[in-house]
Amino acid sequence: MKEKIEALKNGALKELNNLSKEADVLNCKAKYLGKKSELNDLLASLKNLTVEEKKVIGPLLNETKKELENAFNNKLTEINNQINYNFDETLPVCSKTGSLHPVTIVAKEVTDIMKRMGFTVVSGPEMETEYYNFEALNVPKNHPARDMQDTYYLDNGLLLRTQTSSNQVHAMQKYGAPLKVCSPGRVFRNEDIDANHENTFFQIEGMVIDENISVSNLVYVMRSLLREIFHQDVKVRLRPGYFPFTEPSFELDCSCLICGGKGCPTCKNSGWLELCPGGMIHPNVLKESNIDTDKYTGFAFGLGLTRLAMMKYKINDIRVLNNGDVRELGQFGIE
Ligand code: FA5
Repeated sequence: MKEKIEALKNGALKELNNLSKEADVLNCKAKYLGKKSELNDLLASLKNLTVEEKKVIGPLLNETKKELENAFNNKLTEINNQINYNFDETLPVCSKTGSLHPVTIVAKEVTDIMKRMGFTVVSGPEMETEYYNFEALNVPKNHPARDMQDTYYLDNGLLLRTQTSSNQVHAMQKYGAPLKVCSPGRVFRNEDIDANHENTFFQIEGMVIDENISVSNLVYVMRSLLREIFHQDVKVRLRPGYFPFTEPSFELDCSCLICGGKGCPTCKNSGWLELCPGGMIHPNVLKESNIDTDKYTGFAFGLGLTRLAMMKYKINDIRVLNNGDVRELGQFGIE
């Protein structure tokens, strides 16, 4: 048995030595280490050996397997390195220009529309304090609403913001009232990923604080915004929602443009996609920034830009937007 294993190993190494193409090495690897290889048969037949034989042959087979795996992997690395470095310097430079990411295009479009509507663009940090992401938004520690957005907490005591609403109190404290701002940005949630949920996605926050601001102002702005974005009247529905920082709160759903509202995997067969919740800013949030709640009221909303890009470009799976595959993403941008 020992001799057989030795011969098998030497045969494999000799054959490998003569190979220079990746595909050949992979075939050879499958021949000597694959499921149907002689080595695998020998490993499977260990159970038929005596205890004494097993003590010797078992380790020998494992060592041989490891040795061969290393040899094959080293060879593959060697070949790959050659592929990387042996490029033809005389080839013309690739003439295809880059393109903007669909979410970047949509974010710019929405921001431009909001600027035309009189909103000022503000920004805030992606690494945020608990205070701005939660506490200032009327979500104290241990409040059950913290579970609505699974949070990535960092070792430095900060967190990755879960929502662009974290910029609300930053803006109120900096500029006071009256106020009309929007804030696009990336947010992070420790979520299970599926066709319409990512753990890293983009939102844009809109916020207006002034005298006599009411729900009708909120609905008007959200509807006008969507009409301009889609260049058509898109079917939307408004239903009651819950956010600790708005009262009353609403959920604005958009009829799924992938299936025309019939139901598909993207909208989980509901025909609708949650797109833009909002509501009247809770007095506690205004008070946190010393805004006079007898004089001022306000509304805020958080539009999901990544989902908006899906709807606008009929992308049926959100994961396409984060996979970095330029062949897919390039088709939406400006070439
Ligand atoms: C919020 O994030 C609130 N901050 C929105 C808000 C702002 C309410 C101001 C009231 C006032 P929500 O968790 O529902 O709410 O997210 C808002 C939008 O972001 C969703 O409608 C959806 O379009 C998008 N979104 C949420 N989670 C994901 C996800 N995992 N992947 C992709 N998009 C998401």
